[in-house]
Amino acid sequence: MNLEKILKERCNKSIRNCTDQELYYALLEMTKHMAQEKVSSKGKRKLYYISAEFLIGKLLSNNLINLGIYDDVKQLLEENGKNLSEIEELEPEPSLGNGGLGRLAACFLDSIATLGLNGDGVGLNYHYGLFRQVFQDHLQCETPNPWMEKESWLTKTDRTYPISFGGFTLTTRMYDIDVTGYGSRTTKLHLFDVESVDESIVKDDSIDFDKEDIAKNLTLFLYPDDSDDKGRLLRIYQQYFMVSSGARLILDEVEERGGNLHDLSDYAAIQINDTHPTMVIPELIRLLMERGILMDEAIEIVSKTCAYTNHTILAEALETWPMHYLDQVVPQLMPIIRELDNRVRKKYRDPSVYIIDEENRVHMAHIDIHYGYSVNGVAYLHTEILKNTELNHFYRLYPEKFNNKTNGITFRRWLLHCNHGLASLIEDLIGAGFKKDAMELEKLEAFAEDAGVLERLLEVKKNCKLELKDYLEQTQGICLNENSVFDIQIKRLHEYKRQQMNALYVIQKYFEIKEGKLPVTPITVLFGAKAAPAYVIAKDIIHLILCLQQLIDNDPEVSPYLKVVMVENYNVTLAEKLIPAADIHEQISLASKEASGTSNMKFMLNGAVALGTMDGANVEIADLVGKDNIYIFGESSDTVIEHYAKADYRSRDFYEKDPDIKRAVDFIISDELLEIGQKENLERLYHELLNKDWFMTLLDFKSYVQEKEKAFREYEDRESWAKKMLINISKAGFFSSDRTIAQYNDEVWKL
Ligand code: 26V
Repeated sequence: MNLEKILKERCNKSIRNCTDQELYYALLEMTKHMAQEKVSSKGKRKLYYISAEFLIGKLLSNNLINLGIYDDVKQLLEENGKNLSEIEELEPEPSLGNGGLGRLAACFLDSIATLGLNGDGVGLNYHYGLFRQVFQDHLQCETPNPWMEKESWLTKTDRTYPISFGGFTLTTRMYDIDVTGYGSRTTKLHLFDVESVDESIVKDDSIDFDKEDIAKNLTLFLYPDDSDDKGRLLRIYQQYFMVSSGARLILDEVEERGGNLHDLSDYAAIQINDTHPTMVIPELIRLLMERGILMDEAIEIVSKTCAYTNHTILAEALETWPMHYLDQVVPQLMPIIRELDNRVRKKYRDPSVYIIDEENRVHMAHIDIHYGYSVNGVAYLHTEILKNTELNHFYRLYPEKFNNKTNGITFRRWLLHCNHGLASLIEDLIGAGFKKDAMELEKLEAFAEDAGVLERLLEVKKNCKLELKDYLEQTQGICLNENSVFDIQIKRLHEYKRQQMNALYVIQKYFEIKEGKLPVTPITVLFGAKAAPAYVIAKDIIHLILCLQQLIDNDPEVSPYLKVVMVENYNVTLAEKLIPAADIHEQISLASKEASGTSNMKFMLNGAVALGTMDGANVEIADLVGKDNIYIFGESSDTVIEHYAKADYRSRDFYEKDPDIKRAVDFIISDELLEIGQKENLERLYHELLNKDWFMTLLDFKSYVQEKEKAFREYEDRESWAKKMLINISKAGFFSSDRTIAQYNDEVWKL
């Protein structure tokens, strides 16, 4: 494909005379064609990765890199006075995910394609995605994020099916996005959409719409507000629409490939990404029975086909749906779900493993575990906690089903695409082999004592900081000091992730600076986070951080030494700019609560050093880099689990005993902050910390401050810091999603 030719046909112009917008659409067309040419499917068993979220990010650059034409295109554009980065800015970012879970699914598709595995993604085509975050009066507001332009990465297909709900039927249509793999084939992300969707029911620039008009609203937003019944019902409509569409696709493809439905598991492996797609199990059983297979056999077939990944141990996130919801939305599934529960009850005496509990709620994860052939956690510690605590009763029944698959990230996006400077330094030092085999990064260790190399590494970091400074200045009017330490925490806003602990540190630092105790190098604390629209305390934490940001910015005594920034509308694109620029990254969840984390891996790969608890994949990172190259603090997961079991944690004790903690917490409702922020929000947060603090912020605060101070002290020895950076990069190979996917394939999918 030839860009000039496409432009000639599209607008009869040369590259030089085109607008960036015209060039973007021409590049889109060219890339789509090239990706389609590479499509191939081989192998009998095919993977279907079903997920309510695929946080794919922008695709242009990533696809150009994977197709091996990035440098050529960039050069061609430059020769004609055009800049690829500026063209990239025009691409809208779809927000088809919340955070880690959705981004993981996107990384997995990249690796599936790169490894040449026979596997596709299956999900929903949300027109407005999650939401676009806007700050107004130091509060988060939500607006829609439209991303589907008249031309986009989506390709409309002819595949449509009728999908029936209690009382009505809707038509689903499949749209495809080609997912390119690095240097090899492409695979497909199938996104289903409801034909009758109507964007005009969204009330002006808000995320409000008629939640009951399912025919019009089903694919408008990703998981709309589920704080009320209507929202929760809509979520079930979405889930069933997704899995019924997916199940029909799978059965049709098996038959199109000459297969027999009795042998379904020879043709298909279905990975259920968290419990959102769980209804695929009863739906497949139902469809097989509709096609003449008896129930016993249908259950057996489906059980050999489906595998489940658990991504959280937070009780409030483990889906249980009241029976009367399911009765209303998917009455056709209820006899099957009841029968699946009956079979469990006949076999096991323990009510904690039943599918339907005594309050008539359906436990979605229980369906997956009983009627899937594999259950996996997403990091070593997480899987151990599932086996020994959360899912122990199931582990005793089915020890052979449980396995761990530590998460990973695609190095194409999270190094080659987002950090050209670092990628080319690495290539200079150890050759290009690491692009295909991430473990080759270990060769970097040979340079750990090489002052010249360490110097170059620091220079790369400095450039990334300058690039971030430029970007935030231009896009958000934020001015950073590139000579400060960049300390970054980016992830969904949730109490267990403890952004509030980081904010309390900022308050403590503010006091110290006021008292004349100045940091040697100024500190910039950057946050990026969206809060669920109905998650009140999470929004209060955002409010606190934004108030601190203004307070400090306007205080000439403090602002030369400390800056707090909460970037607006944190998304994949921003992550790609923030991560390369980080010196320190915060992974400070309450031990046992973060299943894995994946930004920890991205930061490590980009030469940042972690400050974190022994939680999720941090444990494996610490193991690999050694204690000199990571900052670990806080109580262990065992201790935390014990506190929960005994219910003996009282945050007020810590507040009353420690004057520093008291001073920091009290400051949340100080006159200074109340003058900037809202009394209601700040007081609510203050009381929450003092009286509840479910995620034990105050328990770990002291050791957090101590370890953070140590990190800042050690940052001053630039050469030894650069060595820490280098060791982190050299050990990141294990966290390539190519490794994760190879393990899924070897041990679960066996494609
Ligand atoms: C969902 C919800 C929904 C209801 C309100 C509370 C709540 C809290 C947490 C969640 C998380 C759902 C699952 C999830 O996104 N897990 C993330 O998966 C990542 C990929 O495996 C992993 O790296 C993160 O540690 C994990 O939190």
